[in-house]
Amino acid sequence: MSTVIKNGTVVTADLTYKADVLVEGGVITEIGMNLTGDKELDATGCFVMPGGIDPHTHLEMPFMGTYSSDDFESGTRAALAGGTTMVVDFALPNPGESLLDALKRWDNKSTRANCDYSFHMAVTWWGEQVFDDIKTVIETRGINTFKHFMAYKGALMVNDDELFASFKRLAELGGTALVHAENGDVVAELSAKLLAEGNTGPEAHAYSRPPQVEGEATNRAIMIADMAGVPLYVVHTSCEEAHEAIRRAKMQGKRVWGEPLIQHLTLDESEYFNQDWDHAARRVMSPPFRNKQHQDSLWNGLQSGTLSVVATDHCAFTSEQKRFGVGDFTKIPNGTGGLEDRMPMLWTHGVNTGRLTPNEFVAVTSTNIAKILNCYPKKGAVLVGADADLVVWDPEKSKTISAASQQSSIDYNVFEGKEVKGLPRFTLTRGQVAVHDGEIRTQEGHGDFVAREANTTVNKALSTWKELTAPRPVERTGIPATGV
Ligand code: DUC
Ligand code: ZN
Ligand code: ZN
Ligand code: ZN
Repeated sequence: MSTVIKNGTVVTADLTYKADVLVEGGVITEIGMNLTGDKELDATGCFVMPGGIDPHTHLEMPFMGTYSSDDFESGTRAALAGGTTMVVDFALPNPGESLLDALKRWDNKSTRANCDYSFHMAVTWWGEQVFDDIKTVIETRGINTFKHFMAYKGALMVNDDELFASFKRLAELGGTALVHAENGDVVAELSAKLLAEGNTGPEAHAYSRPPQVEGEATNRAIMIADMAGVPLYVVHTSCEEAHEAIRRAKMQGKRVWGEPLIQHLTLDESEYFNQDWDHAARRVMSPPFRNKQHQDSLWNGLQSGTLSVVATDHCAFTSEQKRFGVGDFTKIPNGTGGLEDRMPMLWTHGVNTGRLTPNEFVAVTSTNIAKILNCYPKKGAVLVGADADLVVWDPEKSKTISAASQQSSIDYNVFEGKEVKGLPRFTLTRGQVAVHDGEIRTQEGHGDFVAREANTTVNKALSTWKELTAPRPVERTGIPATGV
């Protein structure tokens, strides 16, 4: 059975043109004019784009004494509703646990996915077992991205010696290092001080993680990655200090990418102040929301290309779960949702405002990350042979975001009441229509794991500066005798 998407305008990261798109067996088989198929989808007035890829989700994740509320079923249903056709989730080993055992848990959870998915492997501790497992994970499990937490001291955090060891191992094997870049030692101390002074409310979460904490860790990770020779992807870049470090690294020819979240691009720190407890706590995430200057910096980065990908860090907790932190902000589970709203919010605040072209929208929601993950052009492309993960995007369709009509399992939405213009008419996952005009037709278990091979990119600025760090022959005379 073939499906033809008729009368739309194809928009990719670099081209815009009128064409029909024919899909058969889950892949794109032809792109051209006047195509026919067994079934027709009308794309008149719409853009036909690669489905979104959200490379940063935490579905059913054990965290801060509970589990994030959206699982692979509700999370991928929300994704498809908003035009996202692939998610990448983080598999987290417990301390001392082998990476492969952790992956088994993620394999079990992900059987319910409605759309394709992949995993990043987290390195939450260091030892010989992890050293060995990294090789097995890259070579046999199709995972080439490894996340390191520089925060969450006493839980997920790894120290600099562990970072360096892991980065070197990844460089050797064709892995890419990911970092959650916040200085965990400083956060721990600031948090304790705030609590001791009686600052127990959710706004103290923001005080405990100022932009310097993120800027310092981002810069440190960049320098360590440079010494290890590993490409580096910085997740949830939220402030100018972190963006500045990434910008500088890029100008030096380093393979470093930054990932702002749709939440940081569109919501600011006023969400924490003079708000009722629930409102503020529902928006507690790390890093916290920043002021408007930081937002400007992130938008500028997307426009200029110094920031590469827009993600969500979708990690949804119910109001009841957030209330674990009444009386102690450090116990509020960190995380916000966004999977369903990322594409419409970015279109509304990026494309409709003139900050991004439709092609740039495709680049930052899909194509760039497909290349970084090493699954392009299977994903992130409208090309013959690519997976038919497509969104037929109606730029005139609008709605008001509301928890009452969302797919996520939680009882609120951080974008509640926001108007969006630009929504999917159809979302296709490997050729199957999962969403038609807001009507959800997802199929639990349809999603396949996307394996990604080791990459050949290294992080080497091929400049004379780099040479200076290599040992050079020294011929020295006049060495003083050691005195006794
Ligand atoms: N930040 C969050 O807010 N939630 C999940 C993990 C993280 O780093
Ligand atoms: Zn993080
Ligand atoms: Zn995260
Ligand atoms: Zn219709």
